[in-house]
Amino acid sequence: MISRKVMTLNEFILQSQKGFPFATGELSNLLYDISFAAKIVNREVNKAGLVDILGTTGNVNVQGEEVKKLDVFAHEQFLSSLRISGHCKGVASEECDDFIDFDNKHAEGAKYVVCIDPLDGSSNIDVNVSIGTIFAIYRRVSTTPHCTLEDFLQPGNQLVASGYVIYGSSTMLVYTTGTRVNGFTLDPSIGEFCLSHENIKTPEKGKIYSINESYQQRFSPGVNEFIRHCKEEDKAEGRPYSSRYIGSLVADFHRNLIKGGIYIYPSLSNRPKGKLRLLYECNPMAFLIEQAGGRATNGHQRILDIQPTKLHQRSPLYIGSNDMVNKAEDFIRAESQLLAEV
Ligand code: P6P
Repeated sequence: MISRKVMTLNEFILQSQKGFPFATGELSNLLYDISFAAKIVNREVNKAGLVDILGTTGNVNVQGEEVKKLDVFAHEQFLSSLRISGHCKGVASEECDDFIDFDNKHAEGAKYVVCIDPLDGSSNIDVNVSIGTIFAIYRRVSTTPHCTLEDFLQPGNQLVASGYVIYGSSTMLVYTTGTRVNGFTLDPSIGEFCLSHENIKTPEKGKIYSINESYQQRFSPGVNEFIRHCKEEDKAEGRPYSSRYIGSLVADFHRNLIKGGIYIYPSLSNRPKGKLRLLYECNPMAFLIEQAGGRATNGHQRILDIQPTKLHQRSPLYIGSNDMVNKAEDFIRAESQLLAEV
């Protein structure tokens, strides 16, 4: 009798669905469709150095960032998989100015919409540093034949599911549907995502801080006070903490999720809303970290409670271990109080 300990993503999704007798399986199928596209993107990411897919298309996306060929490839793969899935009515992608409505026969009656960053961290593509896909799934709120902007401008507290794929030393899919966070590692020999990290909980206290300190002159005093705090000698608290910043949100987030820590992309003097996009970076990561026992705020407000007003709006992001996010907020609050007294 062969005892197979490995559980594939599809088996896990089906088993999880058993716990919800009224589940229709549509969300399960949508997650499968996303994982399928991820495998195709993974194949291209892994051979990027071999095939002439590196370099740029010479185009610039809505963010004003140079679009690399793999960005375009990833966007097209996820769009293609979602378009024919039959469970997704439309997509808001980092690579498109406006949302995309699927008006094909497959999408009639589809219940969900997806916000996606097809390939985050793309500036690292050419230098073989981990990059990732980030996705967020909402139920439609519109009942019209086509999806509307309101379907996408929902606060993160309405998320049905969110997750990311990290294309790194191994390729992993990590997602939550609102109860737990589970991680699946791709086994290339069988082409399956296999359960490798069940019910991920992020440590309450962390010893890693991730922030691009080259912007120090543009940080608010509260942020610089927090960074100073992280660097101080305090054996009892295990300080100084370790500074780790890869420049790829998915990679920094994944390490901090597992080991504990905080990732900060704050408001800058020249970018008051920071750099990260609310719909397809901050919200999905915030949903995940809260389900894993951590916190995510913009320095003043819970990320998931922010009411979006634009598809590509940005938000400052403080995300990670409870203890560290609370401490960072304390320094920001102290700064606000000081400024109020001036
Ligand atoms: P900076 C990648 O472009 C990204 O959106 C995140 O993945 C990453 O954490 C951040 O920007 C890096 O930005 O300004 O530090 O280069």
